[in-house]
Amino acid sequence: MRKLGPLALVATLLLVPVDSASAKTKVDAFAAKYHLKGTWKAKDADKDGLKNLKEFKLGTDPRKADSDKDGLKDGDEVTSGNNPRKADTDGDRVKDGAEHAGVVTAFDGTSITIREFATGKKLKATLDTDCTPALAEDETADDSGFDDDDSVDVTEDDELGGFFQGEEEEEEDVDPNADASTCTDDELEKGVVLQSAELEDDYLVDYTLA
Ligand SMILES: [Ca+2]
Ligand SMILES: [Ca+2]
Ligand SMILES: [Ca+2]
Repeated sequence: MRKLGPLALVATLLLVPVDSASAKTKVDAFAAKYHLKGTWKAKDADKDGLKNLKEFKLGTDPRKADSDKDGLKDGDEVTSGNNPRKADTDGDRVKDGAEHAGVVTAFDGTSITIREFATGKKLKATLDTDCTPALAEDETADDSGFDDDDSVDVTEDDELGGFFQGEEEEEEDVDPNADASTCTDDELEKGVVLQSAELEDDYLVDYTLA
């Protein structure tokens, strides 16, 4: 470690109280700017989920619940990992409030709980990992009366017979689980789908953001 000369050592020691004074001045200036008095540090003046001192540290407005006007309260921005001072944190041209309606508070691999920012209510859902692919289209084509070489040789009776034969086989091929599945192709690729979801209690969902 490089030795400090006498003057450098004195200067270093002097920096400590100077920095502390500077920080105190900034806090006082912050309090004065936003008219915060008394035990203001532990209070949440704008009810956005962040205490005033936290807003000072983050550089957000303690008098505005949504400092960057992106539709998300400052506290919800922190909870969801977004920047409360930037309207479009991930830079995808969609404001944070438009793509973060809530946050996952629990997920055990089967059930998932999401807290909605707008209402504070919790949405619980289970994942369906038993998606059943839809039946392949017209698997009975070979029984439709056409020969394997694609030549057409169909009498009226054959056509009717083939039609009914195909219809019967199609009924036999119906998977009893197919109708119960709500899986889409995209969901099938992922292998899971939200099977059911319900709110903790009855209320009307209102996504209007303040
Ligand atoms: Ca606040
Ligand atoms: Ca705020
Ligand atoms: Ca933001």
